[in-house]
Amino acid sequence: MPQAELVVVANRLPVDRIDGLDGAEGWRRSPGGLVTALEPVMRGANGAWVGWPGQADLELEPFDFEGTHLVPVPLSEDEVQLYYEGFSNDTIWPLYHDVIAVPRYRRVWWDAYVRVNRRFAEAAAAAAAEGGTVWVQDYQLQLVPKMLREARPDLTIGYFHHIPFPAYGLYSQLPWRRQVLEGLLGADVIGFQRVADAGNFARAVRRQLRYETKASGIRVPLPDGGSRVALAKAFPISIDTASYVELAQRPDVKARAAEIRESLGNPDKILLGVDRLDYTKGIRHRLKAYGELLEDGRLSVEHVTLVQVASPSRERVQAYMQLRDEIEQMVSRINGDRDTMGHSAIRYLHQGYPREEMVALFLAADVMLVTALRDGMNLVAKEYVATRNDNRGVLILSEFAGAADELGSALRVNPHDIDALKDTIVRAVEMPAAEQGRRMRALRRKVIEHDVAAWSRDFLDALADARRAKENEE
Ligand code: GDG
Repeated sequence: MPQAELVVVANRLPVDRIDGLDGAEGWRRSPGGLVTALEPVMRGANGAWVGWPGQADLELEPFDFEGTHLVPVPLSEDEVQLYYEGFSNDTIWPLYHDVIAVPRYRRVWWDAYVRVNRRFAEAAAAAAAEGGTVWVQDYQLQLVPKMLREARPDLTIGYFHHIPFPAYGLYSQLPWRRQVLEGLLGADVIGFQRVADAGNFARAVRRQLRYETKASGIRVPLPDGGSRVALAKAFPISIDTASYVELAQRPDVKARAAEIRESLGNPDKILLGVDRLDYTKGIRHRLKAYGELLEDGRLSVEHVTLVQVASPSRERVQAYMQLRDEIEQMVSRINGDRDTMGHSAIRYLHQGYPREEMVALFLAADVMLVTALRDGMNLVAKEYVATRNDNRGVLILSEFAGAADELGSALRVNPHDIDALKDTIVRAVEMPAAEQGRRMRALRRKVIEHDVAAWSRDFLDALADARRAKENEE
């Protein structure tokens, strides 16, 4: 097996299986910023990607795909339930998103999480060249950095956390809080979305492990009595901005945007929400505010329509089934109360769409609603902005999304404050073109300057610095 200078470890491989075919021809690159950003880096560095192929009980040999060596990690049906749906998505996800839903702490889930993390660590250890670099992605794999360091002390290890890291008062609920912190501290660089997340992490380390922290550095004691410094710092993720700008310029995509407007009955204003159907995204708060505005008569279905794309997500997890029922009940109540023969209050779509269609929707939307109750970053906010080549449109952005740190020219909102959310929606609907332009230009500057390539460069540079520091010590 070839040894890779750079190994990415993520829960999922960057490919989706196409039904009915076998082997390398049976795969398609999955859409997504991380994959796009890392592709050139992976090619250049003779890179490998370690991850689950996305189907339970699928055992595959490593294979090459578009310049990257892919190393599949198998998961049994049981492990998908315990490690992925259980510990990752029903313990860590709700706990790290400020307990919006109640986290469930189950010891069998934790046992599976440890077991599966070890399998990923072993696969990464086998794939990496002597003195190479491994970059671990996200909350499903928090124990991998430590396991990997123990197996391969020669490696430089990075970890990026895509979701929030909660305040210590919440984090301390986790029965395995020490093991998770120690797991993460196996990395040389631990990246977070926001400065506040890195701060919460450092505080948990101080309180729980009593390690010393200074600026972004955390002094981690070594068994021989010495110590090393791990860096815990914000590296806000971004999108492949250029590809969104280009898609939004394509004549067929623009024509589709016009067609969407037309088929909604040419409303004066289209409001849009695009989210995975997840309780962190504040979809219910958004519907509540919008429904009240229609009820108060401050908005009318003759003039505005809300399009809500809620793409199916984690459908076997109880909390998600319940959320879907609640949202669908709200939507049908509002539509039942407010629709006319010619106009609908909400066009609700529980479906996933190709990227072209998403961009057409962004182009058709006058107001984009991002009302997350807690969100690591929220890429949808950045994607909307990237597509607005005409500098028109209004972004309403929750202050609880990581994107709020960079996108200061959006209309900021606290989604729990329904009255404020209502006022903000009305302000967005009525915003004069000149103000839209001023704000949108500033927003666009941010996502054009700081795209996902800049993000991965910054992170990999920090890892390269860590490696040099290590070599100097030796
Ligand atoms: C996690 C963190 C952080 C959605 N529906 C469709 C579709 N999407 C695309 C969006 C966007 C992506 O999925 C969702 O990214 P978000 O950032 O909005 O949210 P999460 O999925 O929760 O992502 C988040 C992110 O990781 C990265 O670090 O920002 O905070 O929670 O790109 O456009 N894409 C297509 N069809 C759909 O129906 N094609």
